[in-house]
Amino acid sequence: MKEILSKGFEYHASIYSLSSISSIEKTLDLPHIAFFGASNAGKSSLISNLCGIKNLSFSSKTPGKTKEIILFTSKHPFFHKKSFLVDFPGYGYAKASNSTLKQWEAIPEFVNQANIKKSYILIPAQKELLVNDISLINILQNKQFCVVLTKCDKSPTDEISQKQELLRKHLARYPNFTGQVFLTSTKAMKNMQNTEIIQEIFDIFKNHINGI
Ligand SMILES: Nc1nc2c(ncn2[C@@H]2O[C@H](COP(=O)(O)OP(=O)(O)OP(=O)(O)O)[C@@H](O)[C@H]2O)c(=O)[nH]1
Ligand SMILES: [Mg+2]
Repeated sequence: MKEILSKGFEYHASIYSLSSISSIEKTLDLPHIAFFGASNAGKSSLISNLCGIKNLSFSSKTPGKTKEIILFTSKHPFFHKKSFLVDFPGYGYAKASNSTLKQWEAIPEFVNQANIKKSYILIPAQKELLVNDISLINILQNKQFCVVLTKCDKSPTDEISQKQELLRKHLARYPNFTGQVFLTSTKAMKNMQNTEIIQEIFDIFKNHINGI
């Protein structure tokens, strides 16, 4: 399973405005898995980590690195029906330029049109749930989402467990919240749940291939 997902993805397309969604119109019905979160939350790093490809999606310590909606597609023969992983620009980046705002216009429309099977909302273990996270949850409407605590290598285990519990309680009011709060790190794999996410993604895409 891991071997198929690992190194099995490549760059597909970038969406930089509302009008550019039409360039991927034909594939919008295929399954997508989305990664959302504040700027610097670790979305691009996690996607690269899950796929086992360094810099598949470029990361940076400077917030605002991902400026477009970037789609990665499966290239392993096992995935003969295409599927997509989607890296979104981070929200809350104060120095957003006019062009960044344009990409933001495209997000609700992309979410509305694409067949998003599951969304992972990334929150650094050291940070709190943001108003922007809630806005995003509202944009998702009834689409399933869960939470990923990132950078868990930087916080003590008991603090992380507390945060995990709090988030579960706080988000329980949303019927489309799966109840999952994954603990991840791209720097240390010990006791982390990165492989559980890999398994989930694999299962979602496999179900599509099997017509489930
Ligand atoms: N210690 C630690 N640092 C991490 C981890 N994941 C990401 N980082 C660092 O966090 C910074 C931001 O990571 P990105 O992956 O670029 O974050 P992003 O959410 O894609 O950011 P935007 O593209 O600005 O929205 C980089 O310096 C990463 O090296 C992690 O698990 N542990
Ligand atoms: Mg990024």
